Amino acid sequence: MLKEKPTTALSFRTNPEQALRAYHEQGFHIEENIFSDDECAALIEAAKYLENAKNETFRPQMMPHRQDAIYLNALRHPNISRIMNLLVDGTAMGLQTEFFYCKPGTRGFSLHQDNFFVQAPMGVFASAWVALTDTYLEKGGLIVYPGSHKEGLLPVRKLSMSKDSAQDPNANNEETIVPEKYKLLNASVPKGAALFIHGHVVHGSNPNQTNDWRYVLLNTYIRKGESFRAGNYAQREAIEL
Ligand SMILES: O=C(O)CCC(=O)C(=O)O
Repeated sequence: MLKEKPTTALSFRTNPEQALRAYHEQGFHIEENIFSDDECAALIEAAKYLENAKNETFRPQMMPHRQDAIYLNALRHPNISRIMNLLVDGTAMGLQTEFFYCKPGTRGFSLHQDNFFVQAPMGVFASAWVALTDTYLEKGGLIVYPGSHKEGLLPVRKLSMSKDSAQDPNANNEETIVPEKYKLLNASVPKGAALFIHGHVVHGSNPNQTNDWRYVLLNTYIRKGESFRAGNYAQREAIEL
């Protein structure tokens, strides 16, 4: 198992061509300083007033941009959209936002490919998983299988776990079967950094074993004009950035 800090210090700010090449090779990229400390704090504060905080389930809030414009602005944040236009090789449109509270003890998200849910064509769909607090293995850290996006959509096996009421209702229904040649990597993503995820790269998350909340904002994007599945739960709609 590879441990912690995965990638090189490649950045789209200083070395966009190399960063894009590495993204196409690995299927993910970590870019630091996407959101400032103040922006992270404001997004966390606003989450206290979202439906799933008010009802005290602290289940990930699907589409918070429909409740508070701060999340619409975060979806449109130029630090993300500039990179997304490169990743989807065209004009990126916003598709989804989801705010993860991940209170202490919350179960991880089983291994999956985001495009399992979204069903977009290959290479036109990607996500930005933005850490609003430091994240690492014990604190609900993201798990990635570098290079696995090259397989296209992989088979899944059904899981029969009880539901964790503080986790996304679709988080543990099934898991992707990963070919043995791919190796698990635990990514440490510092506060304010985004882990950009290719729609076909296999990933998941660890449980939050700390006493702190692991706040994350997930935004997803698709190249303008491409097809996608709206989904019964997410009810995705493409939004101009
Ligand atoms: O934040 C997490 O725990 C995992 C989220 C994730 O991988 C996803 O929603 O695609």
